[in-house]
Amino acid sequence: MKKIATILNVKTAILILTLGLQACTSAEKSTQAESSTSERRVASQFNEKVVISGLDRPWAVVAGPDGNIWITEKRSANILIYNAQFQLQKKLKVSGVTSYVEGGLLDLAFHPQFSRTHWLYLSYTIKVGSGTQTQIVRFTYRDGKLQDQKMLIGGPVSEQGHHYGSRLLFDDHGYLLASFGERYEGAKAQDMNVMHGKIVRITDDGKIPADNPFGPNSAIYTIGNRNPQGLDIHPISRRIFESEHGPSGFDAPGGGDEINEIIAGKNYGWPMYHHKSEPAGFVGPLAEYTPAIAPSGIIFYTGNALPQWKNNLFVAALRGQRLVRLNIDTRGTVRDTEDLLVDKYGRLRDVATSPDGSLLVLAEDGRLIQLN
Ligand SMILES: [Ca+2]
Repeated sequence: MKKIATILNVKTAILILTLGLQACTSAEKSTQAESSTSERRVASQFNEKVVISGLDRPWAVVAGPDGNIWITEKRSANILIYNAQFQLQKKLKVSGVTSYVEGGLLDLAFHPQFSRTHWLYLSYTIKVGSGTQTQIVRFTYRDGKLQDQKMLIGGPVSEQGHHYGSRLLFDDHGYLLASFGERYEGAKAQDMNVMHGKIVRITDDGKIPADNPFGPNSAIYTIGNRNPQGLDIHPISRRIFESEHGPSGFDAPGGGDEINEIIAGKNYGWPMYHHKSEPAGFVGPLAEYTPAIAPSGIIFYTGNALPQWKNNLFVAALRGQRLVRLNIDTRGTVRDTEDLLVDKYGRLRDVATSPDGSLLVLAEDGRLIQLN
């Protein structure tokens, strides 16, 4: 049994689960993950298998509406398309991408009506003057090619090479949310004139939705988000959740990684407030991690292969080298939680529900792991 050092702080009392540790029936393939804090005891059983290896610094894994699995590689700027049997179908090179420190080819999202529009959205870093910028760019994917490139919105320009964000999510209005990190320039996360430390919301062709919270001339949706690298929507409540890196030590005491509910027009505090603080007018995290786990991609699992996990939130953690499961109810309260794959596959970058209903976990070292 592995002692987990992570202290999970949840606003409300954690439901204490007393699932007995059942014997593994399939010793070779089954994994029993255990969390052993005094507050909770949860152990799930599942099978795990490395289904792809040798990827070059993969950043995003997305189940496409075409039934394929799409993976971005940060440094090479390649998009790799695998079928549901994990056989490589196609490799697309995205031109003009600058790979610099934490920047490069980052997230990928499909238009909600992709089969009609063929629109594919990418976030990637380009060189601008002496600095770099994350841009959100729309392509038409047709005849196996990325065509009709259209830049929709640019993130912060900075000479710093860290904290680009950058996750993409379509909301229920058909608008695109994109997260931008603070680029190590924390004060700008509160500046409404720049994109540092913001989540923005635009239409599918880059315009500003009329009901955006800061008026019809601002793409900004939330502010004070330090380095948000995960975004997803709860399958039932339709509330939007986000993961965000807390302070690194030089800018405030370390730790304080956050899982937040994202609400239009709200201020998530950085750099004035962090860790669990939630003064009037600011939103504090619903889960907070000290020491840091460095949360990256998040997904609400919607498959059928692991019915006990349906609609749970999964968080891929980099520094924490684990997959965190959070059972968040429709009111946005964490009911129970579990650490999975602890120290088994190194830094975990992203997570997705596979077209076949299994759970896919992307490791930064180039492996894709299937859980079912
Ligand atoms: Ca915060």
